Amino acid sequence: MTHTTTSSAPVLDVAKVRADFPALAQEVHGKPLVYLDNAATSQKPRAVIDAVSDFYKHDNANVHRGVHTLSVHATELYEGAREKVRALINAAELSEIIFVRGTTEGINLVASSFGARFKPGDEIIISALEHHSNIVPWQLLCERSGAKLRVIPIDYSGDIVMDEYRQLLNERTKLVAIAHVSNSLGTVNPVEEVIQLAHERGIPVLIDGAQALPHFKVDVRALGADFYVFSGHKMFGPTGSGILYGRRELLETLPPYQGGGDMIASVSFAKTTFNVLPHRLEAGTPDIAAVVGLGAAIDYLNGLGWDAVAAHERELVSYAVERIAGIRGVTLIGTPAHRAGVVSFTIDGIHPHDAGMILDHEGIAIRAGHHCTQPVMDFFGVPATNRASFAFYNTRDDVDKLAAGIQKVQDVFKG
Ligand code: C6P
Repeated sequence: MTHTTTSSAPVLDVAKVRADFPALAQEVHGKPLVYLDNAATSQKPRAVIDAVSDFYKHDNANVHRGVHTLSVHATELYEGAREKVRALINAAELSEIIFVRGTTEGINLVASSFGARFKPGDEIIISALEHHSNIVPWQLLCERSGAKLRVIPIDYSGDIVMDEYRQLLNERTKLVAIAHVSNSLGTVNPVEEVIQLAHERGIPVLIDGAQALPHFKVDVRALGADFYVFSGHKMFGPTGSGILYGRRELLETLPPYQGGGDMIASVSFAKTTFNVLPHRLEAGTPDIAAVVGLGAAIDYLNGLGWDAVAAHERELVSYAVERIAGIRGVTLIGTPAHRAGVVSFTIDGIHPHDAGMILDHEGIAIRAGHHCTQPVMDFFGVPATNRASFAFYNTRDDVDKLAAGIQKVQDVFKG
């Protein structure tokens, strides 16, 4: 669904693309919906909705458990989606793709299983930009193990301070866990360099890719990531689908996360032996329909063309930054060197919750709050921000409506 202009980059036919998303066609409070809360969750194309619905209509059965036809179909669809994920992120093997509910569960899995070896005095490095999902599981692990959490600071642009990171790395560091893209500021972290510096000391790195995959393609082997975690629902797939990628040599060393069906080879009261990867880390009936829907989302994104998606969003987000920053009384929170998908801002004298409600009455959906990144809010000295977050189906017109909406918010408060 792309066409090529005289310039080399493929161009997205956004009007055509928008027609694939039924939810975008609705009105909210009598106004056409302007959906700018994509970092919270993205809308779903018809291809995904149909894949989930067709699964329940025709193929619904449990996976890996039956010889009957429906179970074989369900297993093929589920495992087919695993191959789509593997190819998407260029993992070496299917056994490296673990289906989880989302980024949160993926990080908790690593904290629980990989973290089982952590001892008092060990250190885990995260950054001051992290979502609570990449803070709290490590804090819980530190409480259990006696390990210590070390935090890479950020500067007022919203970039991590690399010199401080270099200082934090030492022989006690057992893991670095960092976001690829910040969900509250949009900062794209220099993860290649972060990984390289850790690897020079033999330290594994987990990347929280929740806000990366919706915007650009990721190659886990080119990055050198040891663990890479992301959520299907933020990349146009269903809720309940998430991925933990891990290098096989590392995953092989992980004790089981949860016990139950499908993760075992044999069970007796004397001894249980475990299944091979990836099944050893996937206990119980998974969210099969969600995974099938994620497979459809990947096909859809591949069909659009990742270069076209990234080029459209780059242009759109820089337009949004320019437009929003140009409004008197509005302050951007974070001006990172590289940004993807997100623009956070405050409006003088107006709490983001009030702004969010007024914007909602204009049909404009943004997120107002701390975005599950309270330490980021503390750093900037604000209780909350207004966050507009973009997907490839957003347009300059959406940005213009947001800018007009912000002016309306200011007018309401002027009285
Ligand atoms: N951020 C947001 O509005 P889950 O909920 O497991 O799919 O993803 C958690 C998560 C982890 N890391 C990052 C960087 C994230 O942005 C999120 C989810 C949403 O910003 C909901 S709080």
